[in-house]
Amino acid sequence: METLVATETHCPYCALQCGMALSPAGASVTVAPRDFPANRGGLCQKGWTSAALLDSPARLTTPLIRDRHGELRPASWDTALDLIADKITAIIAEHGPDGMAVFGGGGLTNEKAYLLGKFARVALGTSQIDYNGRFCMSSAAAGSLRAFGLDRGMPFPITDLDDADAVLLVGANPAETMPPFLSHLRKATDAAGLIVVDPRRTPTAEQAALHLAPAPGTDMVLALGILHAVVADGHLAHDYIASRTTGFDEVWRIAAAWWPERAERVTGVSATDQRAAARILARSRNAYVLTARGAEQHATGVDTVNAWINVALALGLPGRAGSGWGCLTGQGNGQGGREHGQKADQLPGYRKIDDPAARAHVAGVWGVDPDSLPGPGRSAYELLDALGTDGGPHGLLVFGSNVTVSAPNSGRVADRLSTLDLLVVADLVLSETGRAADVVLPVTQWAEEDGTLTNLEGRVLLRRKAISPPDGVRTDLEVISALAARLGQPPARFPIDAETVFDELRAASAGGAADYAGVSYDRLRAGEALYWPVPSVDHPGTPHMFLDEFAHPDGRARFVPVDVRGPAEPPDEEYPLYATTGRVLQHYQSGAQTRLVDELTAAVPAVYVEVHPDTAERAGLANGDDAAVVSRRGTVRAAVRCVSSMRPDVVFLPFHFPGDGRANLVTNPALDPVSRMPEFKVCAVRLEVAGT
Ligand SMILES: Nc1nc2c(c(=O)[nH]1)N[C@H]1C(S)=C(S)[C@@H](COP(=O)(O)OP(=O)(O)OC[C@H]3O[C@@H](n4cnc5c(=O)[nH]c(N)nc54)[C@H](O)[C@@H]3O)O[C@H]1N2
Ligand SMILES: Nc1nc2c(c(=O)[nH]1)N[C@H]1C(S)=C(S)[C@@H](COP(=O)(O)OP(=O)(O)OC[C@H]3O[C@@H](n4cnc5c(=O)[nH]c(N)nc54)[C@H](O)[C@@H]3O)O[C@H]1N2
Ligand code: SF4
Ligand SMILES: [Mo]
Repeated sequence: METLVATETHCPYCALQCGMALSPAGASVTVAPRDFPANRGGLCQKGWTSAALLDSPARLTTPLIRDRHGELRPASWDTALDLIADKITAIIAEHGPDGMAVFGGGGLTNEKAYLLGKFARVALGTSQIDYNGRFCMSSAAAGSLRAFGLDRGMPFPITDLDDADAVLLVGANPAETMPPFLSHLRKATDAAGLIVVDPRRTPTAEQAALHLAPAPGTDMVLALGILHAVVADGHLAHDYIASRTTGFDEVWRIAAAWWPERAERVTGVSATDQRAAARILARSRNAYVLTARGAEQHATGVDTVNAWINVALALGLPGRAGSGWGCLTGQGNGQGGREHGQKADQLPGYRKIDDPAARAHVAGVWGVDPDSLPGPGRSAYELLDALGTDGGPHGLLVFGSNVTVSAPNSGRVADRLSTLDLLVVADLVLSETGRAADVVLPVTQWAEEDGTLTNLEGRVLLRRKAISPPDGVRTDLEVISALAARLGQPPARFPIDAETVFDELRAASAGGAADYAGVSYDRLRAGEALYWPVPSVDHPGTPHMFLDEFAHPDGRARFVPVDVRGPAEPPDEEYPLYATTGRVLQHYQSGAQTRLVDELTAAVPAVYVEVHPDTAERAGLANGDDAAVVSRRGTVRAAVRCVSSMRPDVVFLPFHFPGDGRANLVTNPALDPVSRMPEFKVCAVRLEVAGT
């Protein structure tokens, strides 16, 4: 039912999940910011314009099926769903359950992520499910698990940062990726305590007292240099290390060899600045180390995260009130999306799929035999890479990701998608991946449905329905449920009501690391601030973790010894430059949504490459020229944007654009051995004048 009063909800985009109030306005809504701790009445340009897609003509309102001539044509829901179910049945008959694969997204609500994981394991019986969070949070999650025994992006409320005197931001550009977040860093900024580690002089770095600009992929060396300075300059937190950690000696054996002058030669960051960073953090009462994708999206991402956590531990920050370590989660439900079973190796509640007790618990909730649950499947890139190959999946269902644009080595990924017997994409708009699909299913969006998300601080939020969806679209839950029914599942096993699904998720997560048993829609409706774990309905939740002990059995945090490894593909004579990739303020991810919003495309219409003017000149290019950025895997065509603060050895490409402007045509799918994170943030390229 439509309401006349404003609906209090949250933004459809990033993990900050800014509070919004939506008032109905025709077929759309009017967006107003609301006072919520994460954003305090602020919104970024994407949030302000987010309603534009609700009544956009670009919106999908009917299923599409590819016809004999290769065109996508409107079809009825029954025709589309019957076709999908028939093809799935045929693929499984020929190749077995692992012949079908599922790819999910960290933007999906907890309910969707949960039901999708259950659908894959129970209705399809496949092990082949993973999601785009593998490209996002996986290195931070694995590093955090190793160090603390548990992964909650920020193990403290975001408002704790308000009292920080010093914050070390590593590979994060929140001035563009979460603008209202900067309000939490005001005290640190005013106290000359903001330190930013980024190869580029970003709008975030502009605000910092100290900007360290290492060559991409050399963070680990920088962290070792700073750790060395912490020890050598007498900043080590001896008592904390003795009482709350293990493993320092082994880490020091490695860091002892990385005195700042030596680290300077590898990273390009002066020894003086490394020592200054150590000093600023050590002198501050309340200090934090926060990492984001710049540090994490590497084939060495997990070790790099641990290298930065080691710095935080040496200073005695994690698990101390008013100080800490955290990572900035990315997607709207980047945190919850990794807890409820759409990851290849996980079951709901952050349980491991190869743990017999976890399997028994979840199978019990699902009413199936534990032995019927598949084991772990392939990680995201490995899954995409295996599509259509012998032993790989031949059918793929995509919910909430646009892999044609956002997966690394995207030329290869597009090629693999084209070999499938069945590609189904559920989306609100016709994404680039949707354009390659056999069947496209139109789904509702944020303001048209209820659901929960878990924001970057581990707080569970209720997104509420503010308006009715247009005719012809269904919710993801309805789509999953209808497919499950056609595959012979009892209807009650795949409910379509978000609250009902959530109640089942609570039971499935009960007793797990990410325990939601005590979170209810009623408590969320009443405005309770619930941070997981919330093991029972009378439990207040856990805003602060680790204050008494860490989650390892002995209660101590681990210094994890990490040895230096450079980028998988260092620059050489043929490909002399580092290419790195990332985000701009106006566009979101693959751009499938934001490229359809006029105000945002007017501001940033097309891909560009940031280059130092001298580097451009050496390649025969000037500002505005059409450049070819060439790697061993492909070529991106982009307009040159000369930026005098760029390192001369680095070029930067935003990844939000399609076609031959896809940054991922050049990126390297080298994977981290632990997290299976691809190396989005560094590969070797050369710059040329674009051919016509
Ligand atoms: N506008 C906008 N906001 C977003 C998103 C979006 O697409 N657009 N996406 C959301 C999501 S899912 C995510 S994951 C977050 C990501 O948020 P961020 O991590 O802040 O974003 P990125 O631009 O990917 O990377 C941050 C910085 O890492 C730097 N970097 C590159 N290589 C290295 C390196 O080797 N070391 C270090 N230290 N830094 C390096 C880049 O120059 C870049 O400025 O943003 C969220 N918010
Ligand atoms: N080169 C490079 N590549 C990167 C990165 C990088 O820094 N550099 N970052 C990586 C990171 S951190 C991330 S998170 C990924 C993100 O990249 P993608 O996974 O491609 O993310 P989106 O563009 O948000 O794609 C979401 C798609 O799902 C649709 N959608 C939105 N909400 C829903 C919903 O509720 N249900 C359904 N069914 N569909 C929905 C959107 O319209 C869109 O088409 O990109 C990764 N790729
Ligand atoms: S910062 Fe993130 S959550 Fe807030 S308005 Fe912008 S995109 Fe939305
Ligand atoms: Mo992300």
